[in-house]
Amino acid sequence: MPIDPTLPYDPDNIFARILRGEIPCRKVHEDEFSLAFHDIAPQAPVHILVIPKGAYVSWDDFSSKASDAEIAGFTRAVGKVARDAGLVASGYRLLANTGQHGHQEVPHLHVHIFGGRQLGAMIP
Ligand code: IU
Repeated sequence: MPIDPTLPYDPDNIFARILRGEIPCRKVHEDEFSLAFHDIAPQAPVHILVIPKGAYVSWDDFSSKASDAEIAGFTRAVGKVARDAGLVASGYRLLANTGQHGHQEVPHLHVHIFGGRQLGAMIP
């Protein structure tokens, strides 16, 4: 079920619990602002999620409320994770589902990194 974007941040959402170490993940990167881990149900040979450590529901929330340092750090982390996964030469896709029409299911901002095979054209 897509999230209701009008609800306040839920500190017990699954990614908040991963950030607190209450639930394990297959971590690929961590820094001051970001955590990256393999998606539990991969849709491509490489399917990694990058999440900010701050309590942001969605891209809208993050882009309007996060500090410049958090935004810069997170953006750099997404690029680094893709580079470290060996995706730059062949290419990859970033996706941040936001709110109901974006079919966002987990109410903590996450950027999907898909790669490792030829992806289809974007079909909304
Ligand atoms: P969405 O953008 O909110 O629709 O995607 C949520 C993603 O989180 C989806 O790809 C799930 O497979 C993934 N995920 C996960 O990696 N670990 C979990 O415990 C849960 C969801 I719940």
